[in-house]
Amino acid sequence: MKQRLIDRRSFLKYCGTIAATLGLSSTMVPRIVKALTTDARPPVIWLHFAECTGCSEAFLRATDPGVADILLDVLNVTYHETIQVACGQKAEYNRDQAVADHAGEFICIVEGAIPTADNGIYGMIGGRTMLDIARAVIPQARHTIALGTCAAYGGLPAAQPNPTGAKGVKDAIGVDTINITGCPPHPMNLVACITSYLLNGRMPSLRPDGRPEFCHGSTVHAACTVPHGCMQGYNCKGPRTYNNCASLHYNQESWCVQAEHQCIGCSEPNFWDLNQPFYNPMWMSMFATYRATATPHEEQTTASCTPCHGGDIFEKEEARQSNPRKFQLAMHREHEISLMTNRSCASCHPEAPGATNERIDD
Ligand code: FSX
Ligand code: F3S
Repeated sequence: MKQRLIDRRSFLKYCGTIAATLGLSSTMVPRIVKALTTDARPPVIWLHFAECTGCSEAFLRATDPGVADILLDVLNVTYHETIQVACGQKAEYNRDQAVADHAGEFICIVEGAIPTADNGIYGMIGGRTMLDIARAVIPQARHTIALGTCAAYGGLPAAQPNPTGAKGVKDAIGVDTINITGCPPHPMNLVACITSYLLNGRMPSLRPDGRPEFCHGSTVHAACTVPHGCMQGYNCKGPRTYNNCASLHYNQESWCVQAEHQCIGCSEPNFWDLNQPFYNPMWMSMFATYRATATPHEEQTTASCTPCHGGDIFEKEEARQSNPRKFQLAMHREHEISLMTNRSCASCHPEAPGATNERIDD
């Protein structure tokens, strides 16, 4: 640990977080410390396919401890295209060598979906298709972890109309995977998964969709305690999204709904297609939240712009229009929840819960 510049206190705290993530008692921390410092940690070969690299970014920007500590002290990563020094043919050689040296032993972590249309020619690395590389490397692994929704289920690259035929690893090459999902996934779930493997000699128990129970066993909604009020009226997908972000938080700081953005269900299969629309227009959200008393905003005239925008510029503009109703509807469409917070409700609805200025910080 000294050589890697992690102090003992930080490392113990980190091991405590791993124990909590796995639902283990803190009495397990000494065993976790032992598991993570043993020389017998399995080598990890980390592949990148069709993706945005957000999964690695989330991992590389993890705090407490930082990435170097995680990579060098916890995971024993022998090949990772984003952070390794080697490039070009040398990188290709290193990958093949690592596979040959550790065949049957290594854990393969895969980021990104695999394009399969037209024999995979829409995803190439070093002159080879991703499909070809996946077929050559992944079956040699002891276990394969599909990290991120793209690797697990296709994710964004597989969104309709999916011209590249992108698929998750299992669907693309028929190998069973442990799916740690999210777009991006939480890095602690990966570390905890491998720690569980080191502790028990087997991977954690999985749901039928290949996701570990410890991090994908219950809904976001079940653990959500946001202080600004439930966002179901804003089309929050928390009640049908299975992830532990509400209790784990990214970088120990925050998560989507705490940041006043409704959950879009990024850890779920086909979420890009099935969970649309991600946003409700403002009037729909208001109507859903204050169903008993609210008037749909589309029934308002531009006179209702004045409390927020002051003056009468919209009314004047409306008066000049040949089709005033069309103009009103265009103005209402501007009021999408993606652009506004509850603060803007307070101007017209000071009595509405969650619409007061005091509850929304700058
Ligand atoms: Fe997908 Fe990951 Fe989303 Fe991005 O590698 S899960 S698009 S955060 O980067 O694959
Ligand atoms: Fe409500 Fe979404 Fe939380 S539905 S309880 S804001 S996860």
